[in-house]
Amino acid sequence: MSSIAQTAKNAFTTMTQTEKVAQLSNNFTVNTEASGAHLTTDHGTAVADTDNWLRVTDGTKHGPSLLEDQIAREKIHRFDHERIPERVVHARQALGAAAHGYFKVYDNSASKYSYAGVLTDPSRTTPVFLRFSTVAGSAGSADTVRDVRGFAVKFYTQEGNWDIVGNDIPVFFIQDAIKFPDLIHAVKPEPHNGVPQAQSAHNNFWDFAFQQPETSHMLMWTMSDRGIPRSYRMVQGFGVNTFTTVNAEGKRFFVKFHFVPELGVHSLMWDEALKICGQDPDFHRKDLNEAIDNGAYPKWKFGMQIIPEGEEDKFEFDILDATKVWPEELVPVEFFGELVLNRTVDEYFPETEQVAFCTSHVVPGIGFSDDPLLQGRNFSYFDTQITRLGINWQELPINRPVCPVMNFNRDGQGQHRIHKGTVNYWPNRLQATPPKPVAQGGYYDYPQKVGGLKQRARGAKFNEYFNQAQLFYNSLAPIEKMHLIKAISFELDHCDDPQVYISMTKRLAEIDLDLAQQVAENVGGEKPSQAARQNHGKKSKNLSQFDLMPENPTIETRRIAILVADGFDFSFVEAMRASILGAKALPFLIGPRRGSIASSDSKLGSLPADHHFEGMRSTMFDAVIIPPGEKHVNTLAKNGRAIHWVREAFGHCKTIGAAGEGVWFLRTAVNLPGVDFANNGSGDAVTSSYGVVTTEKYSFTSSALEPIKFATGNGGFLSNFATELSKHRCWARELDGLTEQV
Ligand code: HDE
Repeated sequence: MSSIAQTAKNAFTTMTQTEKVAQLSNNFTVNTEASGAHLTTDHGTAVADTDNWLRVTDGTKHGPSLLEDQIAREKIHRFDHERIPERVVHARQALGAAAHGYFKVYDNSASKYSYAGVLTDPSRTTPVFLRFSTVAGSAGSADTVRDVRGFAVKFYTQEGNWDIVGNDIPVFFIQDAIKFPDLIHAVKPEPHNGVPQAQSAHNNFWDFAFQQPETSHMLMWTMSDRGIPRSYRMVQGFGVNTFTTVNAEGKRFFVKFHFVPELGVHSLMWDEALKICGQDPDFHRKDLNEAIDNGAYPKWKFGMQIIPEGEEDKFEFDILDATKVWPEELVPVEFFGELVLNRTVDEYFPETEQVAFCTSHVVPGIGFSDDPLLQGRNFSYFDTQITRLGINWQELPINRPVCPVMNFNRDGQGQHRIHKGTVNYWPNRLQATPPKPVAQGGYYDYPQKVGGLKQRARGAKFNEYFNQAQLFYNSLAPIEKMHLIKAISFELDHCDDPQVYISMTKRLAEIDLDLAQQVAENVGGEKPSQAARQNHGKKSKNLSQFDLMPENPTIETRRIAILVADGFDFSFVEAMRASILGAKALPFLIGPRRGSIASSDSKLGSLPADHHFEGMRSTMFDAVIIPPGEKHVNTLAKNGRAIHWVREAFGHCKTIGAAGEGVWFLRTAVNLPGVDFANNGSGDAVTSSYGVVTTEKYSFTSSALEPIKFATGNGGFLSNFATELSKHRCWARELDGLTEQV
């Protein structure tokens, strides 16, 4: 990290040091590196030797080891029980992918809908902990698999912990919690052979998806690019279920929670995601760490969709059905605040692994709805934490609220607290620990009127499964539709039971005929000649990722590779690096070897390459630049790996830039198809073609740092390059079939 970034980070972290972070560091943090610390047993006795088991030996020959060695026994016992059961779903997490941060509302405008302090008091900075996860894979699976991402937020509010246990996709596969074990069994490795790991591409998942048609809408989402995010920092977060809020006048509202990332919503390409699974299975974890460590704190806008009680029946869908979105044309998102992550965890296990979320954790002013998925979840999460962490899981440091906890729940395995006093029940003669009346802040249960027959049935509107699957598909841009078709084709190709892929291609005809036909042709299904249901043709906003581009173009946190071999142009590379850092992106030098690479000018010297071509592949970067330098490009041109590097980046639609002899390398050695390059004699004019930005001559501005202006045409080389990169990828390459040629 640069020293500027470090200073900024320290200042910012101190400013936003939250109560929760202070609580963790004061009461629970043990610094194993503190001076004067020495090794002890768990009961505190100093240990003199932790290398040799107590045994019978004359110093030359070994006799038996003694069970008497209490120090060795304790060490082994502790080790034997280090692992806890992994989460039955969402086992794979990042930071890994969890981080501390804070939540703040802009003003008190949400008080129209809720009296919760966390949503209405702008003077508060509420500490949060956010855990990202994948759903299907085990704890050791890769980050970039096709899957839903968990987005679980714990708000340590002054009135208790509030958990939004959300996902990066706004709908769910099933409507009723009773189907969850079936869904998860179907997606997890098949029972007879234990494969595949972290994949939905197998018979059982797609068989279940067909048998349970309510999965249709969410399938469209997971098969779209949403299933393979570029970064956890670039996903939306959704509470998914319908919750309720109550305002100070006692009026109730149905709400859905939304988090929209400042950086836009971006994805990997499937070929790239597959490769990263092997090249760097911890890609997303590292990405989150890297950004936070560099002071680029991920930020989300927080909003709610709100339907006042009394208006819930006016929609063609049931607002309690978690397989449906509330289209934003009908119910706009109102934004109230922001969530920022600014601190990575100190230790993975006690924080990321032991954090435990519960949908049933709400605070006064927030409540539940009768959403049948939510009702089941409210039971399941508490229950699963007991298996995973023991009954006293809420006392673990990461789970403990920042406000006082006082009650008569007692004992149980792993009790941490010693309660003083003679009574452990209520009511008691001492009036100790009485309940708090609602008027003074006690939890308010909204007096909801209920009636109906007790039966195993769902509401009538729950029986419609395809309208919103069509709505989502119709709303995608052509390139997104293309990716979705390829993704379903990949998945069904991995199903070897014809019954599975044939029935599923028929099912797709309920959504869109063209979609069904293309997939059927790819996977050997029966190509339907007519739609099983007419596509209504409607679209909605903010379903396509293109609707969610950042308000202002940015290249912040993007990883930019600069390929160098001996003889590169020193001044050019230094100017690029300074400007890239100035735009808060991250430059990396990639060379034929790690270490010193000589520039073309012996007076200016050499620069250290951060990685070598084999060690760090193009998949790890968002863009690549080829600097000028005759000897350097001649060396690159003879290196198959360097050529593959750039062709692969081109195939993944990444921004590519080159200047001087670097342009020759792209045109002749890499031989990029379909691209126009800067011509000989065009001077410092910049050519931008299919996301490839080239200039014959790079003109240095007065200072080495060229400010990036995000302008095409006359903005200069770097500004054109940055503008292309801010669009994330150049999809025209794929639409025009160029990516198939490399
Ligand atoms: Fe979960 N889910 N879930 N889920 N879920 C779990 O709880 C469950 C559902 C979600 O980072 C488990 O602590 C049921 C929807 C996230 O620790 C378990 C149903 C959504 C996480 C559980 C659902 C989610 C979990 C496993 C159907 C999106 C990771 C470990 C009614 C809104 C939380 C654990 C973390 C984890 C049950 C459906 C999100 C077993 C019964 C819908 C982000 O309790």
